[in-house]
Amino acid sequence: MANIFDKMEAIIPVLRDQRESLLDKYGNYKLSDVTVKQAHGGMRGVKGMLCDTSLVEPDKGLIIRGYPLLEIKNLWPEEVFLLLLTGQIPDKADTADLQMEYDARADIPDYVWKVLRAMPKDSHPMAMLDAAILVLQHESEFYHAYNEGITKDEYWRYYLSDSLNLLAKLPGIAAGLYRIRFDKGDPIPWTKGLDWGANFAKMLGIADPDFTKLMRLYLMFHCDHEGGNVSANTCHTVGSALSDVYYSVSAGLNGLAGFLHGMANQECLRCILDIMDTYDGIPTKQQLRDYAFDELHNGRVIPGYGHAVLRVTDPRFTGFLEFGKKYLAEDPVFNTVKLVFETIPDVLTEYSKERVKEGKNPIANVWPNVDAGSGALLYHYGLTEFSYYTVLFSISRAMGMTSQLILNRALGVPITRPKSVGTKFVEQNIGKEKGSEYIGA
Ligand code: NMX
Ligand code: MLT
Repeated sequence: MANIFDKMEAIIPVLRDQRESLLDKYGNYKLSDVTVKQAHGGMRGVKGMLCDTSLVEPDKGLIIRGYPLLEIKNLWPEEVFLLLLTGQIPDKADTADLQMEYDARADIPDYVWKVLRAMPKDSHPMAMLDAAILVLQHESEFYHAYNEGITKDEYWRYYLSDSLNLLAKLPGIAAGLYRIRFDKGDPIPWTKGLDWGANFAKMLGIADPDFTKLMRLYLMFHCDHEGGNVSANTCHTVGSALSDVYYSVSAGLNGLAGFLHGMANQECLRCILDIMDTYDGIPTKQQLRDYAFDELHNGRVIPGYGHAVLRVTDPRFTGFLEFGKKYLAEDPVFNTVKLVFETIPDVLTEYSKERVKEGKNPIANVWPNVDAGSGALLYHYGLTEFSYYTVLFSISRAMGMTSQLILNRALGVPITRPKSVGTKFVEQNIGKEKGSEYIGA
């Protein structure tokens, strides 16, 4: 059995050699061109960073270390963390070893609860989660080791240790803040010997064994989505300045709290419940179309639909739909989600044509993303406080963010600093200099 530190000790020299020869061989080749529209438009489609933990293919969705998500959907969260980090599906001993690391690191300092209890009673759960992670920065081993003068080669060890500490504590913090924020009683402590997902379910105080299965699936599905999404990209940038794991992950999660990113999951359920409220239960397809067009014509987005990279139904949505069909087929909220899935892509296609006629951008992807269905499953098991849903997304995504951070420190990835240009630069230079030609509409 290899301890994760020993395992990384063996892997990292190989990764360093690979990166060195990659840069030797391809370092001066072009990866991407950037148009002025892309520079304005969130760098969409610009290949501008290296990330090996996972890949998002527009026509396939999430691929983790070469495995399409739905082929490895039965992996538990701790297994997927090891896969993200090492590139290998762990064996039982490796997984048990990580679980023991978590058992040893899961205690949450009392000052975290004091801070959470001192926050305004109606604080958003994401603000509470981020506050808890930021105060935990007090524990950062990297921060102290850096001040003592460690070498660059050793950074990854401290990032790994900080990551393990954070990942071990996150389920307890997230579950505890749920109980404090929604008056469910005192936080429930971590149970040694129980896996990450089951521990989280238990600490929330929801005892149904099917909910435990859902938590393992949920925490696995949200783990990573390559390097360019808002949270991972933010975490990458902040970490590149050698901000420790706590600062970096907290920054990334502040991005996840955006309505167009992870906060879309709370908005989805809000929207589904509003539809059911408006039509007194599951609507007809026509009522759903009317509701959706009304929202769109009033300038609102349909949460849970569309994606910056994907051009097909998100396999994470498909996986949740399969879970729902198996465990809660009769649930009215879940059935409304299914009806929305059967109706909204056509509505968005028609609306997109309307937009184009008005000279606006088309909607690039009319299919559901990860957030379209997950809330209905949580709601079914009694997790009805939907402002909490992005917290669940967060504890899972922390695995992707931390594995990217550890690998970046191991590979000595430099500080992020793209060049910006101003309006005058574009007006005076673009189209006139070689390499800045018009490429067509
Ligand atoms: N409903 C209404 N309009 C939409 C939608 C939607 N679901 N998706 C895209 N559009 C609009 C978009 O607002 C943009 O309008 P404008 O040019 O007037 O600003 C236009 O269509 C073109 O956008 P796209 O190129 O299709 O999408 P983009 O890559 O810019 O944005 C999202 C991707 C995910 C931000 C966008 O599809 C969206 O806002 N979806 C709803 C929110 C959501 O579900 N977010 C969760 C994403 C997954 N996650 O967990 O992070
Ligand atoms: C994610 O999981 O991060 C979202 O699908 C957004 C993205 O990939 O841009």
